[in-house]
Amino acid sequence: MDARVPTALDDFLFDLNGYLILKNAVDADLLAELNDAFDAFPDLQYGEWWGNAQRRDYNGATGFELHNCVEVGAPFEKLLDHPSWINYLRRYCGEAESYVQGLFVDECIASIRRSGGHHPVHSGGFKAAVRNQYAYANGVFRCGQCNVILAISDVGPGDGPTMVIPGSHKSNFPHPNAGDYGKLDRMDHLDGAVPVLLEAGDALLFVDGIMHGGSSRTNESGERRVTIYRYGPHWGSTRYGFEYSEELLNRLTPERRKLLQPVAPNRPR
Ligand SMILES: O=C(O)CCC(=O)C(=O)O
Repeated sequence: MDARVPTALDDFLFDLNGYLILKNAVDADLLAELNDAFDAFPDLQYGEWWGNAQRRDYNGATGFELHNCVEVGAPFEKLLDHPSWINYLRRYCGEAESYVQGLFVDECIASIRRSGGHHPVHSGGFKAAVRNQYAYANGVFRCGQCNVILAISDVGPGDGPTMVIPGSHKSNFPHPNAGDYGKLDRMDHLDGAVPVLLEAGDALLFVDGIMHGGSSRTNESGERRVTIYRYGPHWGSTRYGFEYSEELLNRLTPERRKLLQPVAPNRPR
């Protein structure tokens, strides 16, 4: 597969809205491998480790979230530098044309959400942390964290699609009805929020500084399966102290290894 390169229209829409939908990002073979891998997850309790991956749901409503999922199998490794999106991340949050050019994957999660689950609304341009800010200046993007949510199952109405408030990565005001400032933590009926419907294999790429969250899964049966990979500048660090294992780093291609360990540790012999 030829690596996709952001077009002028992609840049325009990413700047305007704060997100892009990459249709058919992953082919049927890799999707099948990922689904098989999800089927094989053990029944982990919150906090339980599986090798160097840990179930660490973001909160009580988000469902099963396996952090460091790149540790648990080859299909997850293939997502790191996937040709459908890697050039977008290099351009938008890879400190392009600077002395610290390069990316770091600071979190990667396999997420399963069942009926009733949701991810509360968060983020937005107002008082945004530098870590997840949107920025473009002097002809280059200087975003902090950008995320790729890949649909492993179809995510249609009622399946708990991710919701975004287009343009909110640049907002100068808090949303009066949302999150810390307002009453609603579910995104379902939040003014300005739109659901991002995806077919299995499609990916949502967004700057973390946009207001976003996961709408309520209202369908009674089945589950929403997605992966969430967070990219940022190569000097970044993980939020929860996860580390990538030597076993993993040693089996990766140099390109993939660099995404998990952009700068090798410098220690005395
Ligand atoms: O689960 C979702 O749809 C949204 C996830 C999310 O908000 C996040 O990972 O920051």
